[in-house]
Amino acid sequence: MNSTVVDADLKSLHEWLSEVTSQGPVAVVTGRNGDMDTVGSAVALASTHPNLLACGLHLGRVARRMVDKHRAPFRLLQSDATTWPASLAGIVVVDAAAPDQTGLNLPSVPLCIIDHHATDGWSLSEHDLALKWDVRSTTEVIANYLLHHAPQALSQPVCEFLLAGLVTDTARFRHADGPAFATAAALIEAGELDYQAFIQELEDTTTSPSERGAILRGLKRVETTEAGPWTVLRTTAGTLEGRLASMLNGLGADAVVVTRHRDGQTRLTARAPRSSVLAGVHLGRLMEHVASSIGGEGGGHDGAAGWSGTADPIAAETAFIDALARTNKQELNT
Ligand SMILES: [Mn+2]
Repeated sequence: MNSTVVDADLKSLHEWLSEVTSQGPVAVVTGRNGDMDTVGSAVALASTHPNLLACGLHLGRVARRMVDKHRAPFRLLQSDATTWPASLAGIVVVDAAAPDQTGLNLPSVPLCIIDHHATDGWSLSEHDLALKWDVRSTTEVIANYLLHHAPQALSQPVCEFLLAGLVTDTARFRHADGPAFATAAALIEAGELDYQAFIQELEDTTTSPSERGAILRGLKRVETTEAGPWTVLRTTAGTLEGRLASMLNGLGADAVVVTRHRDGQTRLTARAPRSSVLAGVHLGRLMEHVASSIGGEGGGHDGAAGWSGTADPIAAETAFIDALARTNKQELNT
C-alpha cells in the first residue's frame, strides 16, 4: 500500500466519522460470520467515539470469548427483527464483501465500507465512503486508523481485539506480509501486550464432543476429485466447516471445498494453498462465478472464499468444481 493513499484514506475516514457521529448514533456492523477480524474491527473502531456502537448478527466462538473476556460492548441483532433508531446517522460495515454478507437489511443512511476482500459487491452513492485495502485483515485498516487518528483509544483490550483479528485472518501469520507484521508489532507495543500469553490464550480453543464428532465424520467422507489440472479434496459438514477446510488444506492438495446444507441453505467453504494461488487459482473470483451461474452470494480472498445460497448442494459443489476445472494452471518458475 502506497503511504500517500493510506494517509488520504485515513483522513477521509476520519472526516466521514467526525461528520456522521456529530449527527447521531452510528452502527458499526460486522459480517454475519462473526469472525475475529470483523468483530475485532467493529469493537475497536466503536471504541473511538461514544456515538459508535458495534453490532452484528453473530459472534463466532473466538470473538465471543474475546467479547466476554473484556466485557466489550457488542449488540447482537436479529436479521428480520432489527429496528434501527430513527436518529441513526450512518452505518459503518467492516469486513464484509457485499451487503448480503451482513445478513441485515440496511437502512438508507450514509454508509462507510471498510474491507480487505478481493471481491466487491457494494454499490455506493454520494455520501458513502469505501476503504478497500489490499491487506491481510480488516483490523489492519482499523489499527492504522487508530494509530494515526485516535491513539487514545489504543487500550490494552482494543489492541488485543485488533491483533486477534490479524492473527486469525492470517492463520497465525502463515498468510502475513511485511505490513501485517509491522501492524502487529505496533499493536503489541501500543497495548503493552504479553504476546506469548496472548497467543496461548487465543489458541486454546476446545471443541465439544459433538463438534469433534462432526469434524471426524467430515474427515471420513473426504473424496478426491480431479478438476481439470487441479486435485480437489471435497467433503460435507454440518458445522465448523471452516475449521475442517483448514485442516484438509494442510494435506497439500490443490484445493479443498466443504459443502454444508442445512435448513434449505447451502454453503460452500473453499481453501487453497499458496502454491495454487501462485499457479492461477483465485477462489474469491471462482465463488463470484458460482454465484453468477447458480445464484446466491459468493466471494472472498484468493486462497479462502465462500458461497451461500439456496441451490441444491450437489449443484453448488459441481458449479465450483466446473469453474475450477476451467482455470489454467501456470507453470511456476522454480
Ligand atoms: Mn477479514
